Amino acid sequence: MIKNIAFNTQQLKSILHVLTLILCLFIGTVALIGCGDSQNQLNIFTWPGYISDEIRAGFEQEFGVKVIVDTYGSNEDLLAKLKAGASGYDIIMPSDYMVSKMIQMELLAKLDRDKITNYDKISPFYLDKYFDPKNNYSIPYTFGTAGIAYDSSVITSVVDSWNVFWDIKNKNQFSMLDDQRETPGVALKLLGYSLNTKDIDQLQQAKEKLIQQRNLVKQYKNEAEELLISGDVVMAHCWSGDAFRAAEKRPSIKYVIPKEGSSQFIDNVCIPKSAPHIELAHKFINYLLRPEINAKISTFTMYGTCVPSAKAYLPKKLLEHKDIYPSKETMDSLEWLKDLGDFTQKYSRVWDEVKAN
Ligand code: SPD
Repeated sequence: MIKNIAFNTQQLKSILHVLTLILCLFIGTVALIGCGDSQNQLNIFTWPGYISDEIRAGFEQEFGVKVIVDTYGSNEDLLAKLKAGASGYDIIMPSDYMVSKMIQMELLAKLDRDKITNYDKISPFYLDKYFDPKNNYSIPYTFGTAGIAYDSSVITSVVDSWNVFWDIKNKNQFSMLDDQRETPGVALKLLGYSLNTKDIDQLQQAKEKLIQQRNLVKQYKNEAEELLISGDVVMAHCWSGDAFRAAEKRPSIKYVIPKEGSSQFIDNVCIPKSAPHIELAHKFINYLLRPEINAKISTFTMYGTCVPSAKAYLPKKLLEHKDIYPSKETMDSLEWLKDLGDFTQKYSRVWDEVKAN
């Protein structure tokens, strides 16, 4: 009799064990559905201020997916994270020279043009550039320039040269971009050299110039918009869209491209080779190229649109913004940053030394 009860307990235990397993499986499935199947999630890694809540929510609703946006401060940060094995991103937005570097490093997926039916909406002017001659890996997102934003209610003298950032009068009143190519680029331009010099002597001169400047700089920061709006700085070396966004809140802020010349850029939408949701990423790219959506992007970022038909949806003040769409004369004074191959390390070292000073 006792033997019989022991046998039944064993049976009971097995049944309980199976039931527990079934319950765990059930809870796991419910949890997955509740949290959103990761197959239905698009992970974007981009610059701050590049994807508005409206764009994100619009895509989520229409495609029934979740969009997660994570940000980086510079092209080099983006590259470092991808190289360190960050493999969950479906969409990234490298600038021109970083696109060519990533193509060469085989980090980008080839785009399936059949899935980007809005491709022909892009102006040919922004296509087939040096960094991806057939746009096999990149789609232009925005274009802009680097320059000087300043509060004209405080700085009343003429601002037309990078020299203002070496003027003792402006000590502790301005920020510089925290960027190993853009900021040495300012010193190189002031010295009359190319942003892409591979001449070690020229780079050394630029380094010395930046070390001289070091004690005048209030902050090295890539997101100058908030600093300008709050009045923490009255001048900033910054990217054009950030200056125009600041000017929306503080209309006395002006933007100038210095007479010595500056950099221009195209930031691009790309899919990393390691992207978990390549199909969804193509849908997102195609969505961005719809004229009405592209106009929203341009209105939000205050960078230029590469989709001419989007202009029908743009407010007049953006269409006529002479600094978003600079004159040919200004454009001719701008240089593209180029990938410098192994020489890039010399720029990284210079930049580290300047900041450590
Ligand atoms: N807040 C958005 C800033 C985008 C800047 N693009 C960087 C270009 C680097 N050459």
